Amino acid sequence: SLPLDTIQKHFDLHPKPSTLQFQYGTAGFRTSASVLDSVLFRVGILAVLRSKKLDGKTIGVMITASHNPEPDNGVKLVDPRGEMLEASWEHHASTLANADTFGDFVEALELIIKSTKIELSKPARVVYARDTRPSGPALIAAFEDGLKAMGLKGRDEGVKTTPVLHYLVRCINTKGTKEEYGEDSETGYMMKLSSAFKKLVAGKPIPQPLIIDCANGVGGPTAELLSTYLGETLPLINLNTATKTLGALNNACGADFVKTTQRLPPSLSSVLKPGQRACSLDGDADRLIYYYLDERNQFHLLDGDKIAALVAAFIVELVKSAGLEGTIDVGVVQTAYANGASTKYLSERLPVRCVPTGVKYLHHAAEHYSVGVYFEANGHGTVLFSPSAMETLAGHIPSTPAQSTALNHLINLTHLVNQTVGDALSDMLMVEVVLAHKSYSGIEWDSLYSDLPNRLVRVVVKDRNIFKTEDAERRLVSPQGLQAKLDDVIKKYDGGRAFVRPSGTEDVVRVYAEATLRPQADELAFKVAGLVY
Ligand code: 16G
Ligand code: ZN
Repeated sequence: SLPLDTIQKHFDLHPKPSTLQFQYGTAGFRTSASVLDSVLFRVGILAVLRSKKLDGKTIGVMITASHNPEPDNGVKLVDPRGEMLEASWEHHASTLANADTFGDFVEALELIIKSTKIELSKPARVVYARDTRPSGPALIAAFEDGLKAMGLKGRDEGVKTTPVLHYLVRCINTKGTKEEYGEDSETGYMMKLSSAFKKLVAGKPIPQPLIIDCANGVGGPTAELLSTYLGETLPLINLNTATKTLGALNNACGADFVKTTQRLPPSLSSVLKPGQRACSLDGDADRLIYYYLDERNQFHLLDGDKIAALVAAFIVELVKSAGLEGTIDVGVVQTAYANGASTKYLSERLPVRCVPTGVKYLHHAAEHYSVGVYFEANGHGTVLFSPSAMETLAGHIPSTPAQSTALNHLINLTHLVNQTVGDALSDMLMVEVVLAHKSYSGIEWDSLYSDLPNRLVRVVVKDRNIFKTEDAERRLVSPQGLQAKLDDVIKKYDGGRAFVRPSGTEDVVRVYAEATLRPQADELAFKVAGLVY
């Protein structure tokens, strides 16, 4: 049975702010760090239960608020294969976080144990890490109290990127099996990625240095370390690496800043030369956005859609060259935020599916292909190789030297890509591989297709929960009649497309609009926002 006395002793040290309600959403729990103490304690207990439920498999816990401002923080659970927490447990997480009294809390615990048939005598294993936020250590302590309350000492990985933590979880749980994923340490991660990268670019000229805006977050030290493994195969210039400067994290830098403002981080303006490529990571290094300045110093964004286009087309070519066309099917998964021009470009080359926002939806949909490429426009994405694709690659006997080369490239790609979750640094290496193979600079990459002008607007509404969507968030079903009004407006714009959806991470509704011309895209966005308000 539950060690109720020990739990209560620790529970009382982490009182819940009485007026607050928490929700485990697309990004786990995420809000101002100052109110998260009780949540972290309870997540500690939940992680132990999740592990017991899965027969002692290792569960991951990541403490981060990603691209959000420095005073925020958050926490997410990672399931044994390195993927997001199973959706049905999100509800359990919220219930535990919202229990007001110790009595309510125990009742909620017992209900979870009963309904999911947990045997408390099973072992539990938990590995955890945090980003560089100043609130991290105190929240870790609260989380560790949750583990202690259940009699567990977890494995503390200190400060790591989100994708490294996901990688570790997968490595630990596949150790000694035929699905072994790598050595379960950051060193193992570095060796796996850098050795695959070196094989993939062998014989290619050394590229111009790549500038990385590390968002003043955990990506900084991680990119520094990666740099030592890559040596001269990829010269990196790491900027915005001030992880100790208060207030610097994600401030006027990072992938989210660049994507949402469609501007160069001011800190790069004196460094970046025309034609030189650069990229930005977000605060936990799971998003990646590239860009460059042209000869007229104009800024050009190479976002998640452009990455998907570059990478998916490359993989399709390799599959053909390896003689595996028809055996290995490659598909792409996007969300409604994907630029219409990217969807058109990709659809002309391979199957494309649209799913609701949130990594769990993208990841699941990508699993339906032998090779599933998924990217959100915001720069979060990865490539999944199905178990049968892995077998096919391992067993395929090439009939020409060209086939053999392509096959080896595909196999090395499976090692280069972090298949557990979007990983800015692994994705960056993948982009660099394709650029090297194609002899592309940012300019040629950019010219694969031209983005339609687009605009994103946040609308503060009384109750965002009345907004309900269908068709992968592209249409509203509620409030009743609103979609018909939107349709009337949208059809007046050349190349017009717009949709409205409630945010999963903030108390707002988001409006996205695109059109053939910039002023029309802006106007459409504001007209739609006016109808929503
Ligand atoms: C989270 C999601 C991201 C999504 C964003 C949408 C993960 C790891 N991240 O950051 O995929 O694009 O939320 O936020 O799931 P929104 O619902 O507020 O627009
Ligand atoms: Zn992130």
